[in-house]
Amino acid sequence: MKPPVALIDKLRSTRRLTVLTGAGVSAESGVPTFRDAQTGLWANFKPEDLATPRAFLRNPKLVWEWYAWRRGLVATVQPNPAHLALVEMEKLFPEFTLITQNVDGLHQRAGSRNVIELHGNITRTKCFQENTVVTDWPDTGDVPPKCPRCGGLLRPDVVWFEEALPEKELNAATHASLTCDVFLSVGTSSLVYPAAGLPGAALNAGATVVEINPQPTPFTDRAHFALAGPAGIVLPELLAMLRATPRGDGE
Ligand code: BJW
Repeated sequence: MKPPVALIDKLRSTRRLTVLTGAGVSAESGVPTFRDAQTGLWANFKPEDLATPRAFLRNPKLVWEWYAWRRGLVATVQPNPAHLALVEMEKLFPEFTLITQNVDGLHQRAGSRNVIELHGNITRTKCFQENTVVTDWPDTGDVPPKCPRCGGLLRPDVVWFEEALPEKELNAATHASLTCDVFLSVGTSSLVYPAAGLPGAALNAGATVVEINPQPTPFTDRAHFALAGPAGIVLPELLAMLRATPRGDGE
């Protein structure tokens, strides 16, 4: 769906833009969304049943190997037009905050500079025991490998269900949501909290809230603008329309 003129008018006078992204933003790069059916080796597993501390303790090898497979996939894909449009949008607004639930690092690889990662990053590893990042470990053949300091199990540095989000990142995301003029929620199912609460928090604080998603979500009916389409099409269109008209008095 083409962005309506009323939204472009609003954005032309916007000083503070906050964007929340989810797995849908990376879908066009070839990264399966979290709620897509899995394929191949992983077809019999639901991500919800692998991304928990309990699943890891029950079968650490299985969970480590699932993340190793995903890490390998992410290393082979490229940022898509949605990531690239957000890089350009960062330059257009006096205050721009990009909050992502994605762990794939594609926003940073595209060139976005200030990215708040709410759910960690799949390329980092940490000790399950000590909860500290580990960058090197001896290759003993153990799967998962062991922490070189305490011998605990290593795990990806991502946030699993039932785990707390990183405090600094969550505070920054909440602040950016409560203080923005316009909030874009892009490519997220709006099912997983606390991230799913950010668009509503922005709306209650007076922001204009826009959702970009080919499918409806539990938030769609509350959004001021719901643009039903793939992020890789809608975001570049939004950018082109913004560039075609000079900014208003918001600068
Ligand atoms: C496109 C597209 C295209 C497709 N263009 N769009 C309040 C109420 C109810 C429950 C809770 C609550 N608060 C907390 C909970 C529990 C739980 C929760 O929310 N459960 C729900 C399932 C009900 N939350 C938690 O457990 C969180 N922790 C917590 O609250 O801790 C409290 C605590 C405090 C103090 C001490 C201890 C604990 C943690 C949540 C962590 C989520 N982690 C994951 C895994 C990360 C690692 C990994 O990647 O493996 O994060 S789960 C998964 O979901 C992943 C994602 O970031 C997250 C969100 O998914 P997302 O991005 O929305 O993707 P999808 O797949 O769901 O949707 C894709 C969308 O894209 C779809 O809508 C498509 O239509 C769309 N799309 N193509 C645009 N081209």
